[in-house]
Amino acid sequence: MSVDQPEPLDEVIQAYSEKAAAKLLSGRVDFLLSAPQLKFLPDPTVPEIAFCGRSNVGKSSLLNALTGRRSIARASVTPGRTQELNIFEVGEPTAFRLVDMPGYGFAKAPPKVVDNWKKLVRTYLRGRVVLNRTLLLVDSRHGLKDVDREMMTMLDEAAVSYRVVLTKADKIKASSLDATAQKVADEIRKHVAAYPQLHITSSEKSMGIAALRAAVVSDAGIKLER
Ligand SMILES: Nc1nc2c(ncn2[C@@H]2O[C@H](COP(=O)(O)OP(=O)(O)O)[C@@H](O)[C@H]2O)c(=O)[nH]1
Ligand SMILES: [Mg+2]
Repeated sequence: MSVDQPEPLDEVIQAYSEKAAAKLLSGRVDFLLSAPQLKFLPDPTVPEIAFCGRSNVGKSSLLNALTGRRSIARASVTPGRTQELNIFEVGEPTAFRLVDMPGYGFAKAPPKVVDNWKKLVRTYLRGRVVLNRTLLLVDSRHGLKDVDREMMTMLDEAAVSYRVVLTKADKIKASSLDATAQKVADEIRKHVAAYPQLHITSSEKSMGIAALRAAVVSDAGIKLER
């Protein structure tokens, strides 16, 4: 008589939750509104997961990959909309919201624009009771820049816990990717609000996307059925 070796339980759970998360995120995802100021935000009725990073880091592409769509988030810069919080709703009825935060680190931004950005982002991070988690995107080729460190400090100070997500992992050699990941992981361990575990992704090659979907849905507090 032979007994099949059972799979380790956490792998089984992970596989189930990846499948359920993909199902939820491939269902209803609708753009709700763009908020240039906090007063335009919807009532805080469901959990929110926010995405931030330097402009061009691959934020729109990641949102598209997570939701399995071509262009739920515009994958190019639309000038008028770059300074607003873009809100998407997930699920029917709405289970949680994805918040696309304005990109930072743009080279030619006038000081006034940077000031407005900081004010909007800081007040959102500090005051939004339903904000469960933020994802901080970092380009695999560049690693952490000072603007990312400033963002991490803002998140630490607002006591908003965050996951660091390396993007565009397909664009560099495996050895450079390992080196950057190690360096970033070492640095984020010093930040109180950062998740110690790093996510390595490529929206282009769908790498790390299934696991990140499961993490996002779990961060939103959604209990997944088998
Ligand atoms: N090779 C590759 N290119 C990517 C990936 N993600 C984004 N890009 C490219 O990087 C550029 C900026 O991406 P976008 O999503 O618009 O960045 P955003 O400004 O942060 O929203 C675009 O040309 C994308 O096609 C990826 O995973 N792999
Ligand atoms: Mg974008």
